[in-house]
Amino acid sequence: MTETEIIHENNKQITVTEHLLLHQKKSPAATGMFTHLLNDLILAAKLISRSVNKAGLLDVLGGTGETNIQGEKVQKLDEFADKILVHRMERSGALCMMASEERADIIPIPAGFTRGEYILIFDPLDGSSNIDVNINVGTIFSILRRTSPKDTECTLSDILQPGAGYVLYGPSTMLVYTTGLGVHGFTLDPSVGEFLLSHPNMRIPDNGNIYSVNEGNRFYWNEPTIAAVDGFKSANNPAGKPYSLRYVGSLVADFHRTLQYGGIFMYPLDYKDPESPRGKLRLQCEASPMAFIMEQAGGAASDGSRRILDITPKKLHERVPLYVGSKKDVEYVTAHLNA
Ligand code: AFP
Repeated sequence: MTETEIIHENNKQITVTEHLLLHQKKSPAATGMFTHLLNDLILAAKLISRSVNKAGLLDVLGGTGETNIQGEKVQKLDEFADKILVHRMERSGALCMMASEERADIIPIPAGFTRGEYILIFDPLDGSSNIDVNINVGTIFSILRRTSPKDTECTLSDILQPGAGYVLYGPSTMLVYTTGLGVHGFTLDPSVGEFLLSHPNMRIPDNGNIYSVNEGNRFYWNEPTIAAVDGFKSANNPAGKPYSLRYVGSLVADFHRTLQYGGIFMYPLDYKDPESPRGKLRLQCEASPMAFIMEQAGGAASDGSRRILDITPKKLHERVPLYVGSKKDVEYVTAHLNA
C-alpha cells in the first residue's frame, strides 16, 4: 500500500506526527529536525488551545494595559500565547532565531540552548480583539530556513520558506499546515489530545461566491478598490452573480472559510494616513504564511501588483495589502487595481 493509500484508508486515525513522518520520508536529505520543530510547535498550540477554550473561566480575558509594537492593545491571552511559544520553541534545538508579532525585535536563542538552522516567525494569537466576545482566534506561523552559513549570525534575509501553517481555535481546534506537499488539516480530538487528519489535501475552488473585507474602511479606499468590491455585488464578476459578504475580523477564521469555500479575503491598501497609504496585515507573520498555504491549495495571494511570496521584506513587521483566495477572484481584483 502506498503512503497516500495508507493516509486515505485510515485518515481519521492518522495523527499529525505520523503525517509529518510520512512526508519526511519523501525528502531523503531530511534530518528530522523540521519534524521535531513542528512537533514542539504543536505542543505549544495544544497548550494555547487549552487556555483559549477556558478563557471565560480563567482570569485571562481583557487587556494587559500594554500596547504592542503595532500600536494595538495587548490582550492577556496574546501575552500568554507569546510566552508559551517562546518558552517552548527556544528549547527545540531547531531554531537560530524567532520573531513574534508581539515583539519589536527579533528573539535570539539564548546562550546555552542548542541552535539549529530554522527561523520561526509567528503571530501568537491573531484576532485577539475578538477573544472577549468568544469569537474564533488563531496562531499563524511561518518556518524559514537559513541560507547563510551555520557559523554566522542568523538574519531575516534568510528567506527559504519550507513550511507554514495556522491553528484555528474555533468550535473545534484545527491545525492546517503545508511543507510544500499540499495543504493538510487536522482536528484536535481533546479526548486523546491529538490532532487527527480530518482534511487531507485541501484545495480551493477556482472561484467562489463569497467576498470578505472590512467595508467600514470604504471611505479610505481608492477608486479601483471600490470598483472591485462593488463588482462582487454585481453580476460583473467571475461567478456572474452577486457574492455573499462574510467578515469575522480574525484573519485565521476568514482565511479558513475562504480556503474551504473559495472566494476572496481582502485587506486592501487604505488612505487612513493620506501621506502613506498602506495595508494593515503584517507580511512575515500573516500575509506570507497564508500566501504559501493558499498557493499550495491551488489559490493565489497578491498585494495588488506582486505575488506575496515574491516580496522580500525590508524590515520586521512590514505591512502589506493582501488579496488572497480563489485564483479567478484574486485576478479579478488585481485586474481592477492595475487597469
Ligand atoms: P487583532 O489581533 O488586533 O484583533 O487584529 C486582527 C487582524 O490583524 C486580522 O486577524 C484581521 O483580519 C484584521 O486584523 C482585522 O482588522 P479590522 O478590525 O481593521 O477589520
